[in-house]
Amino acid sequence: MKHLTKICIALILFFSLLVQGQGQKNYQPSPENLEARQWFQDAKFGLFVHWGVYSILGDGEWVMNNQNIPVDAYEKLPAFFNPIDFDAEEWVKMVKDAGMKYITITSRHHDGFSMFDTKASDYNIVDSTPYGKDVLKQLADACRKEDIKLFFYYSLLDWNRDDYYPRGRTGTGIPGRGEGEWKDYIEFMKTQLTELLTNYGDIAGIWFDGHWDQKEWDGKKFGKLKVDWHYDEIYKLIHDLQPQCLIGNNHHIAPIEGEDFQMFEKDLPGRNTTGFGTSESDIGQLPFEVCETINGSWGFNLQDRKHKSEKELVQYIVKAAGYGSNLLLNVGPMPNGKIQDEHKESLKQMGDWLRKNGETIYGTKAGPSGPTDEYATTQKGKTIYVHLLQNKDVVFMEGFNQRIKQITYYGTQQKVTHELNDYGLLLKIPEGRQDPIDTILEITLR
Ligand code: FHN
Repeated sequence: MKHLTKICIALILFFSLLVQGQGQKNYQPSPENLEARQWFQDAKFGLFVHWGVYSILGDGEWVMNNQNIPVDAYEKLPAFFNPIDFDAEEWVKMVKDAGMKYITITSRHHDGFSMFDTKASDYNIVDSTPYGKDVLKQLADACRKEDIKLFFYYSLLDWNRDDYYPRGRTGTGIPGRGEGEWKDYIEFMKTQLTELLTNYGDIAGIWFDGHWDQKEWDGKKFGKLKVDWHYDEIYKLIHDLQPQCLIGNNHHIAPIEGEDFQMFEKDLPGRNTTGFGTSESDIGQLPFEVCETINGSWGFNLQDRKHKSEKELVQYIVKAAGYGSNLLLNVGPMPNGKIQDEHKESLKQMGDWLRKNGETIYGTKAGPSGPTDEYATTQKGKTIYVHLLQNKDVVFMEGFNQRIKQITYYGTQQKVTHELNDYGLLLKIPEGRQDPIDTILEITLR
C-alpha cells in the first residue's frame, strides 16, 4: 500500500511538472538577489516599453498574427525602421519625472525581431535596419547614469524562427513558417540571454512571456504544456551570470522554482477579470508586479484613443500598492523613437501626484484592509495610509481592528472624525475635504 502511495505521489509530481514546466532545481536566492527583491518591492513604479518593427504598422505588437502577415513580407519591415528621434536620455528623464524607478523593455517580442546587437541571428536592429544602432545599449547607458534600473522583456514564443517548432497555438495563420529543431531554439535563447546579461552591465531582471503559447487551451482554461522550456537550465544560466537578476515569467500560473517575482497582466493580483490571468489560488509568496497599458495597446497603435484618465491611473497604482504590488505602466513608442504626447502627459500627471503623495506608496507594504472600489490601504511601520477612492461623506471599513492613536488628513495635522467599533472603522469626511482622485488619511497606530 505504502509503495502504491509513493508511486501515486511520483506520478502526480511528474504530471504537475509537465503542466507547469520544471524550474531551477533547489534554487536558493543569493543575498544580492534578496536585496534586489527588497529594492523591487520598495520601488513600486516602473515603465513598460513595447517597441519593435511592428510600431511602423501602428497596429500593436500582435499585428503579424492578427493580420496573418507572411514571414517574408513581415521581414521587409526592418528596412523601414529608422528611429532617428530616439533619445535614450530623454526617455530616462521622462521616467524619473514620472516617479518611476525602473524600465522593462522588449528585447525581442513574439515577432522574433531582436532590438539589440545579437550574434545569434541577423534579424536584429543593428544588422537589418538603416538605423544600425543598439537601442538597448543606449538605454542601458542612460539608465546607469541616472540610477534607473533596467529589465529586459524576453519572448519565449517566436513567429519567425523555424526552430520554434513544435509551433504553439498562436500565429497558426501566418504563411511561410518553417520547421526545425526545438533543441536549437533553446540554444538560441540561451545565447541571446547570455548576451543580454553580459553586454549591458547589471540587469535588474528578465521578464519572460509566451509560455502559454505551448499550452493546450480549450477556450476557457489552459491544459497541458506541450514542450520543455528548459527553465532549469535557463534560470540557472541567468542567476549564474548575474545572481541579483530577478526572474519573472508571465505564464499566468503559480511561481516556478527559480523565479524571483510574480507578475499579473492587466489585473490586480488574483482578480483575473481578463479570464486568461492568474487565479487567486496561484498567488505565491514572491514580490508582485501588475502591468497595465495607458490606452488599450502594448505596442504603438495609431487608432487606439482609449487613454486612461489621470484618476484611473493614479487609482490603479494605489490599488496595486494596496496589494503590496508594483505597477509597470506601458508605453508603445512610435517608429521614430518618440513617445506619443498623450502618454507623456499621463506620465507627467503620475509624477506630479507622486511628488506630493509618494510617501504613501514607495517603500510601503499592503495595508491591513485589502483594496475595494472604495478604498485601499498601505502601511509603513506604525503608519497606515488610507486612500479613499470615491467621494463619500461616510466610509465604513469593515473588519478594521487596529489600535488607533490618531487619524489625520495626510500632510496636515487636521484630525479626521472617526469611530472604531466591533465591526470596523467609520470615517466621516466633509465634502470640502474630499479629493476627486484620492483622499489620503494617515492613521498612526499605538
Ligand atoms: O502577448 C503578450 C502581449 O503582447 C504583451 O507583451 C503582454 C504584456 O503583458 N503579454 C502577452 C500577453 O499575455
